[in-house]
Formats: sequence, structure tokens, C-alpha cells
Amino acid sequence: MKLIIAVVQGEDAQRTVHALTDKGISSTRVSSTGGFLQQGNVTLLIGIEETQVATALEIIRENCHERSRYLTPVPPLAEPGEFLLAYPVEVQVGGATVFVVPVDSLEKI
Ligand code: 2BA
Repeated sequence: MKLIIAVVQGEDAQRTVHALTDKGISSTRVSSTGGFLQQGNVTLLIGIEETQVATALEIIRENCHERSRYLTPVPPLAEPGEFLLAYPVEVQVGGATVFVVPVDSLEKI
């Protein structure tokens, strides 16, 4: 048994969950926030038999796309008489950040 932990973008989450469900793969959707951009994303928890891991990864690959996000850095303090502009910096995010970890057992109690 494995646990897939997939950090995906909000726009991709619903489609990905539907595609997993269509293949009989259960998932739990957790709201999360990226540490770098401090923007909302979604973490999917997927408990899965090892034989189905490749199918789940393929579904995530098909449904999660790379996008540009913009980060506006906080400008350093200006000296009197100086005027500093903060320009947005483009950052590429996604498809998905995926961890596959071993699971000792899955108990439904
Ligand atoms: P964030 O931490 O908000 O990162 C968003 C994007 O910013 C990243 O996209 C990457 O392109 C860039 N980025 C992140 N840290 C950076 C840094 N120190 N310097 C420069 N650029 C940086 P992705 O790599 O696609 O990651 C998307 C989201 O996946 C991340 O959102 C975070 O929530 C999660 N993630 C990525 N790597 C992770 C890891 N090793 N452990 C846990 N979560 C991770």
C-alpha cells in the first residue's frame, strides 16, 4: 500500500479528483498554502494499492498543468528622496508536486 501526497493548483484539483474517482481511486482534498508564494493550493491524499500507483500518477500528469504566477517582492526601504518600484516576478508553478510514500496499513475503524 502507498500514500500519494500530491500538491496541485486549485484550478486543477476538481478535474483531477473527478478523473481519479472515475477510475475508482479514492482521494481526500485538503486546502493548503504554498510556503514560497503564500498562495492557496490543494493537497490530495490518495491511499492506493501499489499496482494502481502508475494509473494515479498518469491521471495527475494529465490533469495538472504548468502555469505562471506572479510574486511581487517587498521592496527594500527607500532612502529619503528615493523612490523604489517593486516589479512582479514570474514563477512557473506545477503541474504537481507528488510524494509517494509507503504505508504500513490502512484501517477503516
Ligand atoms: P510554493 O511553495 O508557493 O511554490 C510555488 C512555486 O514557486 C514552485 O512551484 C516553484 O516554481 C517556485 N519556488 C518555490 N520555492 C522556491 C524558492 N526557494 N526559490 C525560487 N522559486 C521557488 P512548484 O515547484 O510547482 O511547487 C508548487 C507547490 O508545491 C509549492 O508552492 C508548495 O506548496 C509545494 N511544494 C513544492 N515542493 C515541495 C516540497 N519539496 N515539499 C513540500 N511541498 C512542496
